[in-house]
Amino acid sequence: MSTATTHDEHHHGAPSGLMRWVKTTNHKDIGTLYLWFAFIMLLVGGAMAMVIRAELFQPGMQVVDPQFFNTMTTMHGLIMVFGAIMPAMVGFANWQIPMMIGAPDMALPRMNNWSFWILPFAGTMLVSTLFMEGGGPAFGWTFYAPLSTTFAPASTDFFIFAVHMLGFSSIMGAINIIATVLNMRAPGMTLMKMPLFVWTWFITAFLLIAVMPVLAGVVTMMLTDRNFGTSFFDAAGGGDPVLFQHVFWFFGHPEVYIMILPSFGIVSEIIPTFARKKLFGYSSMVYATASIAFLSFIVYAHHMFTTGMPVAGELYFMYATIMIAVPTAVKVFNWTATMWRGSMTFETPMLWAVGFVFLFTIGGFTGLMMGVAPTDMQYHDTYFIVAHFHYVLAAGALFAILGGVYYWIPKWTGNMYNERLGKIHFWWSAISINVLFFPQHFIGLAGMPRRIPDYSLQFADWNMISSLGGFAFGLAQIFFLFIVIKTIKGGEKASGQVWEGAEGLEWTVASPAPYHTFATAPEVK
Ligand code: CU1
Repeated sequence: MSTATTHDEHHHGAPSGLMRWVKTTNHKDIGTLYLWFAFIMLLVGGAMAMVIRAELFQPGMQVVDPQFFNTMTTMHGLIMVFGAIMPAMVGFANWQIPMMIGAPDMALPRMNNWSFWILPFAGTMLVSTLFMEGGGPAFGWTFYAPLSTTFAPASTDFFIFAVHMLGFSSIMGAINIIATVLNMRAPGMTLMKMPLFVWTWFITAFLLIAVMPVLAGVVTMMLTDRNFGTSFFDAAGGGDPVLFQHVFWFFGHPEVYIMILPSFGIVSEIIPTFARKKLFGYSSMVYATASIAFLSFIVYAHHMFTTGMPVAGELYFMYATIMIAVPTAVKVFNWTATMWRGSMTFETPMLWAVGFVFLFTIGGFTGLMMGVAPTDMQYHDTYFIVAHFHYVLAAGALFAILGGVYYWIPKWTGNMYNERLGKIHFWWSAISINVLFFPQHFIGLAGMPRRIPDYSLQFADWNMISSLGGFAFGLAQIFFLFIVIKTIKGGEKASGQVWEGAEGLEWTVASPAPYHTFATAPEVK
């Protein structure tokens, strides 16, 4: 039976067409599904960003009404975080982790299929709230009570259900990654020899398992407050709306690192390849990742400096937050040291990786500014915050994702992307994203509040420039879609050793250097 299996399947068993994708348990197929889902969500969330920038193009109300504007900011945030960035990272994990550690597949392939297929349903339910009576969620992606409890439309219950499903999917994905890393490594692949991308995802998986239940908890408390007479967040019944913020941010801050740690991993694979040097400070990278993950649990109330915390609390959360700069600086130092005196070339993946280091660091510095409690009082709920987290998540996580796609797409498709078009995509994006987000620092510091569809005249010029940058950045990602389709359809065949000049470096399992060749599994010594 076992020897005849492939033959049999060929004749009557093997699912084909759509069913191949519905039933697949293959990590590469599932990785592909995750990546396409993430890309579709990037376009949906991006379209909403275009609506936001169109409304803010000039002062006054012109494109959408305030309620719908709030729905757009809410859905844009939720879709980008849960629909685009996180699923893209899981897509990378599925494609790369088994190959990087010499495993034939993920440890739990059927659960892997289930983890993915929950997503389109959760995403559809989330987006469908837009068309429900009373409108979609309009309380911001952080869905603070009482806006999301007492004053929210009926569609909020569907939003809650969608969040539960998204969390379910994430937890199963995380369990799968931990099980794979702990049980499926090839002989000789000890933990401290794993490529850094695997390490960052391994640590991220523990973050997911720790905080997704907290997210589930907070939306369940919302659900019972809304429908079953509890008053967790309702002062009239003895509850406290600030409790919502505590529970939410206990999830929300680690969530930021769930999106950024795998980005660190991708960049740590790309930079050594194009600097033609081993990653500088491999073990310090592992420890820095672990300490960032640990610290991410104990800093969360830096989002709540204006809620009237005791001074001791403000000081504690301020110092703890600032401490994160230490392991983060270790990483930036190591990437820089890896490039130092390397024979660098700047193919498209390297451009995105260097762009990531540069722009993410800007976001890191503004994060430090916000971590300082007395100054945060000035920035809180302004466009400065919006500028900060878009440097971290768009110029940061999204740049790492795009770099990762260019880095690995030759391996995924067997075809080389067009280098000239890739470089155009990078420079187009890198310039427009700074036109889009850098001025938001200025208008934020000048006092423009976030999540408001109208503004005073003095913010008009920079808003118009920001919107122009936004439209250009959006268009650049349509161009990316064209590049990807072109690569899948054909183009120059990728060689076994894609990245020129990498020969002779002898990356093997014994070396923690990037796994970048076309071998299906690393050679084991
Ligand atoms: Cu935070």
